[in-house]
Amino acid sequence: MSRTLAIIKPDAVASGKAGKILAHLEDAGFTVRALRMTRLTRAQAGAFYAVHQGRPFYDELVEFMTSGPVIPMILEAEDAVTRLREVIGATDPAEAAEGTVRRLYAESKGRNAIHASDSDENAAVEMAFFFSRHEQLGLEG
Ligand code: FUP
Repeated sequence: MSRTLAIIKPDAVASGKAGKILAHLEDAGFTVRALRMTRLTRAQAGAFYAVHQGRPFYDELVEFMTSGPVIPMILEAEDAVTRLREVIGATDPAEAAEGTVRRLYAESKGRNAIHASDSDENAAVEMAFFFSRHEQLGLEG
């Protein structure tokens, strides 16, 4: 078993799709090991997406991610990172496979309903971004 970080983004929370997305993830075989609702500051959103700093969509991305509450969660499954990337689909919902979270619930490439870590290394960093060591340790057993 391994873990990854997902974030239900402001568009999906605002449109009342958070519950459906959570059910979709559980139905796909993920166990929710930690979850909260929070609202990111500009500094937090900027830091989370620091890898995209300088890209043309960066300011819009930070603006969007701070526009309303988000729901970060730690999900567990076999090959969690790879499996979750499959389940959420391509960045642009128009290119996402049928039945994926983004195909079903995302509005656009920018407002695309859900984030998922793209490697085990980034999953560790991103889980620590939202959940304390205490919260992560509390998940054992
Ligand atoms: P993903 O890993 O699928 O979330 O996509 P990326 O890490 O490439 O991009 C992170 C976020 O930046 C996307 F979820 C949405 C935003 N983005 C755009 O708005 N336009 C782009 O061309 C690429 C990414």
